[in-house]
Amino acid sequence: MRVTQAALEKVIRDAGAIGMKFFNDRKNMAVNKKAARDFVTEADVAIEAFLKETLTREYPEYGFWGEESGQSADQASRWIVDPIDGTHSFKKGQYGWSVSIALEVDGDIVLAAVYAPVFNDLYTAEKGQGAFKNGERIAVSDETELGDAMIATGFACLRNYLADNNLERFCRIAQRTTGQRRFCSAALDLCFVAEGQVDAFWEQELNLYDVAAGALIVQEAGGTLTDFKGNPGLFPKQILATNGKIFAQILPLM
Ligand code: 2AM
Ligand code: CA
Ligand code: CA
Ligand code: CA
Repeated sequence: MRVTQAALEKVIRDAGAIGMKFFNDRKNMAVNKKAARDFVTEADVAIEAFLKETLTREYPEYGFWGEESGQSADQASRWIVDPIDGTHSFKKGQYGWSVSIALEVDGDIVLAAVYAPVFNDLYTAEKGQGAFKNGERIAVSDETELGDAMIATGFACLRNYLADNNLERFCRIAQRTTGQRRFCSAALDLCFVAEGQVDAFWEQELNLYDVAAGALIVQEAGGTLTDFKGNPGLFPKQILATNGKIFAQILPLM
């Protein structure tokens, strides 16, 4: 792999800068719908076009898969990109949105970056090399008591009218924890687990581009990554990330 951390950092910061230009002038930004209750803005499309053009020009050996433009020809290795994770937050002028880029090589996520432009926070990880926030090494929290824990979740599944819509699970876990948050960018939620801002995060019905980068960042920060049954691995349709110490306490409540 000839991609350097520095090169990836430049690309994601440039992508974030494009996002900020739209964010600061969002009254004039075109907003469309892909489906009912599913927004896409001019900024989503512009950031993804920039990333696709730049990454495929610099690294023709990798394919590209982004939320807005879909998958390119079937290279075994590819970039997995979410140009804006948290589009609804972005559109409303809230701060918690991010750009997410992962590099998958032969089925393995090996490089990850998640950038939250409004906070100017950059999370990165390389497989086997640890996780970093703004260049400093990060680790999951030391919380060992579910009762004292801070959890985060999301409700993307509500838009898909599922019977298992996470509301009962949220109530169950909320009753057993001290703090509950709903931030709205799954990529960033995973980074918050990685740096210990929250002790666990789960969500359903996500896609690989939402979580590919954040998942590596959690793992490299020492967290657990499973489905709701506790099977280890990356399951976008049912993702549970924890600090490891409260894993056994939260799992029976999933
Ligand atoms: P997005 O902002 O890139 O669309 C928030 O709960 C998370 O769910 C975000 O990662 C968001 O990504 C994603 N999301 C938004 N709409 C969704 C839908 N209809 N189905 C699945 N995930 C969705
Ligand atoms: Ca979207
Ligand atoms: Ca997303
Ligand atoms: Ca998106």
